[in-house]
Amino acid sequence: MSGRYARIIPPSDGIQLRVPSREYHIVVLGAGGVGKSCLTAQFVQNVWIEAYDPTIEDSYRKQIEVDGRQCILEILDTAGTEQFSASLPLTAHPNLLTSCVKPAAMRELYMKSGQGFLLVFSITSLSSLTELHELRDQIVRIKDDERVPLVIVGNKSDLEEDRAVSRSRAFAVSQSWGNAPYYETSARRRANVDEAFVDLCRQIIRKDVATAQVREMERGDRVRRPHKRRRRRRQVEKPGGMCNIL
Ligand SMILES: Nc1nc2c(ncn2[C@@H]2O[C@H](COP(=O)(O)OP(=O)(O)O)[C@@H](O)[C@H]2O)c(=O)[nH]1
Ligand SMILES: [Mg+2]
Repeated sequence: MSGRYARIIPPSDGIQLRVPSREYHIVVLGAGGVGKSCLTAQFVQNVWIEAYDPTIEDSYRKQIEVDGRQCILEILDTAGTEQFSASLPLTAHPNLLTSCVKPAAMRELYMKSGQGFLLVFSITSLSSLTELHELRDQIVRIKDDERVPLVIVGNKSDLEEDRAVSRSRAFAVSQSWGNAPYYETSARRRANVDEAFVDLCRQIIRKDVATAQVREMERGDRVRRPHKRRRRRRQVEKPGGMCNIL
């Protein structure tokens, strides 16, 4: 998070308030081919791209307003390594070597810095939903937080005839993850794409506000405590005070 960006809000009384925009880090995770890049491209650039290079891992920035608050989103569209089998020659793609050897440490790093996670599977692939369990476990462990902001996304909802994951099955996962919101999206039709990202952003904001309140209370506590100590010290300095009353 940073307060680098600011906007001017002209309030009704004519005074201008500088309200810092917040920067939030979102990570898009899921098995290869589920539509992470297509969803990200639709959300950030409003474009449908039929074929994405599966090895591409890139981050994008987008400014949005959520509940009157300006947010700058830094979105990391991750590339899975699972689509590369060991039998593939390492010369098959220029990025292949780096993708294959990309250590788990790299994943840990972006899980650590991410504040919200879009866990994407395809409704046409049950295994892509199963794979999310490991990712979610890892996020919870690394963030040491069961309530980490996340959204479960069942993509390719336009392929209803190929559905392999029922809604009830996805809802059961959502319930077992503390009622994490579940969205069915279609990157192809741009259905529910904004809704999923905005929900995640809202969760991050709520967490951000709650953390700031706790910090404020702790600071208040620290400010109050020294006064008590000073008063007690003064009593010690005037030992005769109490005797006078008696
Ligand atoms: N029908 C349909 N195909 C999609 C959708 N989203 C992605 N795809 C296709 O799925 C393939 C993989 O998409 P991509 O975004 O590259 O997947 P990633 O590996 O998770 O980033 C591509 O051929 C896309 O055209 C969708 O919502 N509906
Ligand atoms: Mg991709």
